Amino acid sequence: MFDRRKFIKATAISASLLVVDKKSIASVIQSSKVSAGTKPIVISTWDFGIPANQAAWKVLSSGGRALDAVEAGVRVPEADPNIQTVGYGGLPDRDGHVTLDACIMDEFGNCGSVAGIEHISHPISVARLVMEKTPHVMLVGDGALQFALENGFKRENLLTKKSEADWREWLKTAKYAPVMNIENKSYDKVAPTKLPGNQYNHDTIGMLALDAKGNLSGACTTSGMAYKLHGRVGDSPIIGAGLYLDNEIGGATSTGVGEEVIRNVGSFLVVELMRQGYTPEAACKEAVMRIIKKKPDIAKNIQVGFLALNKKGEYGAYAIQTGFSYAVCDEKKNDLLIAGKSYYN
Ligand code: SD4
Repeated sequence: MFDRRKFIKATAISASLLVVDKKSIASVIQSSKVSAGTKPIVISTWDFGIPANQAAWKVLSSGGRALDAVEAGVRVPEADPNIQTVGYGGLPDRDGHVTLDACIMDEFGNCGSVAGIEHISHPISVARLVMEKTPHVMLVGDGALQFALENGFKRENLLTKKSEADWREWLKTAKYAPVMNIENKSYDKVAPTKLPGNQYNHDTIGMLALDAKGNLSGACTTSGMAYKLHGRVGDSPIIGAGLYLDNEIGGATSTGVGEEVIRNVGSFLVVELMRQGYTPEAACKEAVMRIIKKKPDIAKNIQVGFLALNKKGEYGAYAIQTGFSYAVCDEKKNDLLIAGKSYYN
């Protein structure tokens, strides 16, 4: 296990979001911090991005393709039963089904996705197969499972004893009340009263990589919001919402309450803002601000974070609430950073 504190090397304190409202695009761009550009580089959401980036780096550092790097990277949390928000061991929906969402996108604009897939521990690899072996972009539910089984994936029980116990505890109240930033213990201070059944229950891995040839790819995978309605699909498998990239510009991915990301086509928006000249951080901040402006009452109590990487290898992040961690790995480092101080805290 890595020591989280050791990796928190920098805190990008951003100008108040109110500035975004009042000033011109040019001043927003100026006010945001810009990381040094480098390649190859891989970035990913939350603390589990550190071991995920390590796996991706093995591919990138030997001259491999960004697409192979992001797939290898996100397979790490997918396989880890202790991560209850991604892949095997993910918390189930309210009926006890572990249903997974994932998508992947390459430098040519190809993409593949699965939503609500059960019994398969590596949905990202199924998504890649959808992209490479079918004329489609997205397969859902039973159809996605059938496709995976027909292509040699093993059927597994993804519900671990721990996640089942948490779900049974949750059933006692059956109150859907997602709590954000599960890894950021300082957030406990402002989190709602602890609820039964592990309500610290959402954190998706989104990963973006730029390889030595200067090509971008991205991946996003999650078990979604714990105790969601059976059949609910979040932003993570939706191209443009949970993940988007344009190899000429950059890429973006999201984490948090997916409904708000879908409503704002969040990752597409971040990439289009970078096309207009926004830095990665300023683009993430503007996308967050759109959510806050539309629904301030909802936004106050939820987390949504965006992470972005541009074609030069510059990166940035921003989230509604303080406490969004992300991992950055290049030739010199594999650091955990915290996105800038937010509008609310
Ligand atoms: C969803 N965005 O299903 C995912 C959940 C999650 O960090 O991220 N969280 O809405």
